[in-house]
Amino acid sequence: KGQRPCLIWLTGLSGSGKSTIANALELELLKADRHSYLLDGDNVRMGLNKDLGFSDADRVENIRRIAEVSRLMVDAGLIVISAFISPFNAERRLAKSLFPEGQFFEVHVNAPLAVCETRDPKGLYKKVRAGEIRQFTGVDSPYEIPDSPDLVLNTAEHDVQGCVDQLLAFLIAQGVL
Ligand code: GGZ
Repeated sequence: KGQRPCLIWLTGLSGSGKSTIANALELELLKADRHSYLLDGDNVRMGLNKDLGFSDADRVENIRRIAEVSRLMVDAGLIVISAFISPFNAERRLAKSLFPEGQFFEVHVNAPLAVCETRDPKGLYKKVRAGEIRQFTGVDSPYEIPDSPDLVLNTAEHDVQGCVDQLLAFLIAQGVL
């Protein structure tokens, strides 16, 4: 009996906690002997998508490629975690449409913009407010609230472990773990 491959799609603002939760989840999957892979800005925007910036059109293409690559990896038998802002409902829907029911899970990593801005782990919001970065999601580029997420993690109300526990409980209920 093998593992059940699937795609766990994390969407949310910069600073909402996507990477932190994705990394913690990856560790839990490893402990559970699951073969998984984490796709994020660090390994995708530096390589496959290094030709893309942050215009609406480039974000659309960014997410399209990530969805297709994720599908290939799920086809190969992996549990894939994708952690990108993915600001538009249409592209998240497109990603979902590549998978049969029960193989794609949209997780909204949710925190108010003010909280994300206070965390500012990379100092990007500070640069945005100083006018050094434009088209920044949540400030002068849109983030569409997911209209039908499979799970919402409120990272302003729960700590990392609390959010990861909710995600693990969800995956157990879905039969992935
Ligand atoms: C949003 C930006 C921008 C702009 C650079 N807008 O918090 P981070 O730093 O580590 O994650 C953000 C990352 C967003 O890339 P994604 O591929 O996830 O975006 S999208 O799904 O919208 O295509 C942020 C950094 O890149 N970053 N400029 N203008 N985030």
